[in-house]
Amino acid sequence: MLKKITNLLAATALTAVAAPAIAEKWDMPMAYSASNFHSAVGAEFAACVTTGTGGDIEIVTHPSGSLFPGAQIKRAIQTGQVPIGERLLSGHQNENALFGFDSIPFLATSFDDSAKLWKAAKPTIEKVLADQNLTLLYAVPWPPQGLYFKNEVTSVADMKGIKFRSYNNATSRLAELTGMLPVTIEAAEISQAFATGVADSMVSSGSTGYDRKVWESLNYFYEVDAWLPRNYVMVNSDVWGGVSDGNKSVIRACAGLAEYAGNWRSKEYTGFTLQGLRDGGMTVGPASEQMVNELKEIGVTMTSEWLEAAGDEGKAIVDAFQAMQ
Ligand code: PCA
Repeated sequence: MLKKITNLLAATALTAVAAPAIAEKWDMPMAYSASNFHSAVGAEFAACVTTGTGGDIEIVTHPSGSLFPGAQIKRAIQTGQVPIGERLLSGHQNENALFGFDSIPFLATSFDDSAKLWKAAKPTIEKVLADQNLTLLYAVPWPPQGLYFKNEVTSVADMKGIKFRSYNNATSRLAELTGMLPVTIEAAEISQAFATGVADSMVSSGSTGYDRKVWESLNYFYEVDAWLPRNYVMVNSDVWGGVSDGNKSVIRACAGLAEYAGNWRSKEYTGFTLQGLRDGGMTVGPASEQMVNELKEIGVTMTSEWLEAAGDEGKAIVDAFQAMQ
């Protein structure tokens, strides 16, 4: 009898090893247009995971905010409505000021500095996310942020009263400090907002202006290089906990590749999209010296406001970044 049971157990164990793992499908909401480089990198990451896990985990991306609009993606992952997704975390600065570390005007204005700032901030951001049931997989910067307007602007005084599209607290605050009127609008909605006059300006990368063909409504892009905000790909920590060690390694490796590729694509997309804005008929060039100086003063105010809001952990990020200079 005992022998029979042992045989049975051995047979069951063998079946368990031989049986294929149950394949899982992970829907991955993304907020930006399918043609955008973040979305392209996300699709490559998804393919890498699907292939690398031998189909155990199939990731399917949903760009353009088609599954969840940007503002809802983080909550959807946290609560397990979707296992994974991508989000501009600075959009949640109102929830925790630390999420705004990448949107401090004139702190890190180049790709190199943005990489250093990310290195300084990553452990803290990972901890904040972990407390929210989120596991960070990779982060990719947007190209440097510049200012879009309908009419020519050469100083902060010229901005007074202009309706301004914002995408996080920092951009709304920038509008307030320059006398503009902020209205928060998702990137997926901006073409319509500009066409209907809901907004006549924004701060963003050449990339978003290009993706949304803003030359149909706006005429000027000033290269201010104010900061480089990031998109973050996160997975629900309960879901992550259920992934086998082998598949975790595959996913981490794919995430590393995606981060590397994303950085390069972001750099390449910078020049390409600025040329695209020109080809669309926009005037693209550096801001006037006066405007830059005035914006830098505003940057000083916003830096001290952020440091106050983000407390010791925020200060530690900025100190660690400055120590790398
Ligand atoms: N594009 C995004 C965020 C930063 C950027 O360059 C947007 O405008 O929504």
